[in-house]
Amino acid sequence: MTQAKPLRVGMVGYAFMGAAHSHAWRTAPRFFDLPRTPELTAVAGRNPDGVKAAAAKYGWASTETDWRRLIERDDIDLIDICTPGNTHAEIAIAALEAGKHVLCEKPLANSVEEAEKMTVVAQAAAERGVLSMCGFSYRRTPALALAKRMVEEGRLGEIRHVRAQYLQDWLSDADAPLTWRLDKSKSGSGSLGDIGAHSIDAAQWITGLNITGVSALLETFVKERPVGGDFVGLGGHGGSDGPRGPVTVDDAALFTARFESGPIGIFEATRFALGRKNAMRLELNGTKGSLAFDFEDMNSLQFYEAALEPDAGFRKIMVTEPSHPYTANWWPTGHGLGYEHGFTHQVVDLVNAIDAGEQPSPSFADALQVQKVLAAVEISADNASRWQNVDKEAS
Ligand code: SOE
Repeated sequence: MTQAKPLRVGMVGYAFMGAAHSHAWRTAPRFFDLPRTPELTAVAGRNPDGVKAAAAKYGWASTETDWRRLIERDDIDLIDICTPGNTHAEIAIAALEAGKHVLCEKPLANSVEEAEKMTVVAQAAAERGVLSMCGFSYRRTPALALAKRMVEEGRLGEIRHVRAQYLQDWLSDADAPLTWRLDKSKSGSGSLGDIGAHSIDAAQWITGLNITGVSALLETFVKERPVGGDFVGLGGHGGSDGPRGPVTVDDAALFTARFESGPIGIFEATRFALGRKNAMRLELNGTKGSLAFDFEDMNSLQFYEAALEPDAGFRKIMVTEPSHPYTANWWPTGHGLGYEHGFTHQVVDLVNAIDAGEQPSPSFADALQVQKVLAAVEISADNASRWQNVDKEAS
């Protein structure tokens, strides 16, 4: 058996996303036949002990304490960026200019201006065969990939309504600590960019239609939070008496939207929906039928086909059949997948695209479009929900 050529990966950052990406790089070649075999060559992080511990835990062969060193190394083919948004542009641009492929976590950047620069550099790099992708991992959830396939097959007819919610509750405790996700200078925005960006990307990708304008509302319910405290998962509990610092991002984002060629949409992103843990939901109503997805029941898709059963309501498709996207490589029918599989599928698609010399999806240009919608939402919210066209948005 011939050994596939390696794809030597250098990852920057090793927290939640770093762990998910490490798992994906390790797992992808074990379940999918890949034309190149990912190697976990090096991981970078500023804290020497932290990065060594992460390398040992997640299986990276070496460590660096400066991401620039990763980019200088000639035994690395691809840079995987799993750091907060304020670092994405600098790392991605340096990596692409040095001839390394790039996988960059979402949202692509913290501003349209940064995302535009990254896109220009990515497009020039692609002409030299150096490829890049933004990590909107939910595109690789089998049920959402099936939803896209069904829309493309015309099963819904013309789309009229897009209803997207991304509901979490990990910030509901007013004493949850002030983390980087609550600091605009690091994260760019709050619920809007962290989770709303996923909904925007999924809605545009599945319908094949861009959002052209929005009217928005942003709210920060808890304006100050404890500095430090016990982190649990993404939130946790800080002291109620100690020093507090300002929350500089939105806790919740709501907006209505128009899509090109007709559909209208309503979006909600919040970390205060008590009881909703990771309810990334999307419902589409078309002229022939409707589809509904909820990540909390991620192995299924609800489908209503008006012509077949006008009075029967939605039926549930278990998205665990070998004929469904990505599922054939996993377990027998009915044995579902989890959150981590989206990241594994992302690696599979990226490695295949790199080997074929084709642009992976979503490209930085696709992610720039999401960034423009995020910016338009913020402008509208700053202007008492005034209608804001996405293409007129100021960078
Ligand atoms: C936190 O809200 C978060 O981890 C996001 O940052 C991820 O992108 C999403 O997949 C799950 O929630």
